[in-house]
Amino acid sequence: MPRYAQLVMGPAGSGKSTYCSTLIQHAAAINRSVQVVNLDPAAEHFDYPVMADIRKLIMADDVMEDESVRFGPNGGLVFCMEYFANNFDWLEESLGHVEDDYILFDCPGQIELYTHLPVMRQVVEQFQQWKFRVCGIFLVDSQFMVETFKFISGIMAALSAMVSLEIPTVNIMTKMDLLSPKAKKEIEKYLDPDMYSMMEDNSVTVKSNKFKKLTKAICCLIDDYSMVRFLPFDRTDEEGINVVLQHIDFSIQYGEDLEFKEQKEPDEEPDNTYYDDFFQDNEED
Ligand SMILES: Nc1nc2c(ncn2[C@@H]2O[C@H](COP(=O)(O)OP(=O)(O)OP(=O)(O)O)[C@@H](O)[C@H]2O)c(=O)[nH]1
Ligand SMILES: [Mg+2]
Repeated sequence: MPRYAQLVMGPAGSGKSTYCSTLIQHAAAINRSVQVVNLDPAAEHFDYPVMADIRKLIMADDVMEDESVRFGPNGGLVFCMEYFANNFDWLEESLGHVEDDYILFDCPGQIELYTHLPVMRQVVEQFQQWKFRVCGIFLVDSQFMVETFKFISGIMAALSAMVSLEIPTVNIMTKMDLLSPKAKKEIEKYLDPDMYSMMEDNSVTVKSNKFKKLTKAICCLIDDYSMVRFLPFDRTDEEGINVVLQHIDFSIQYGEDLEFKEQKEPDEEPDNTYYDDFFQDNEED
């Protein structure tokens, strides 16, 4: 029987730990067994119960205080993750050998871990050896996505994580509850983006012709290959959380080996009517 993992990634403060604790509460409410492992050696606060905590293996503060290495916060965190990658047996012991378990891994917020450093890929490969089906969850704060060029940077960050990890990835815009009704309406075009028209709308803001061409080429590529799409995540909306979970389950085929499952059959396409309603509600506001 396979095991299932969500690798919860994204920039600093994007809402990874909050996503994990929200999902844990949601899972408990629908009677589903989901656990969390903290993989952030610099974590100071989270409010979910942990199955394992990387800080038991190594802590970023200890590394920074160590006179022999003298790392700052960023180098210290990378050092911790590399140390972790050399000590996977610690995690293997902490996880045990439970078949069919479903674990969220709350990762650090340092973006270079997902763009060009090899360590997260090593983590993914190790998980796959332990028979986990791994889904990448890439979170971006919706507050930073309501302008075209911020949106393009968010997409590029998500895309580099997708390219470097080569796992099914679900991209999520967090903190939707913080958006004003006007911003919610505006964000509609970023959830299911038409990159061509977005580029047209904003071509005046790029002054250099060279960059205009480059940005246009990137937008076309993203649009032509339907590379990145975002799901909205509002931690106060149970129905929306359920839809996000369905998308993730679908991407890792969760439940196909279970004999009985009360929730919606995962081999059905995720239900997108929620998003149609979401857009409609905003139009009515
Ligand atoms: N209103 C609201 N606040 C949120 C939401 N998600 C996160 N926050 C707040 O945003 C801040 C950062 O959230 P975290 O969950 O710690 O973010 P993180 O990505 O784990 O941060 P790092 O681990 O430091 O990279 C906290 O103050 C959260 O309370 C959300 O969906 N809605
Ligand atoms: Mg966190």
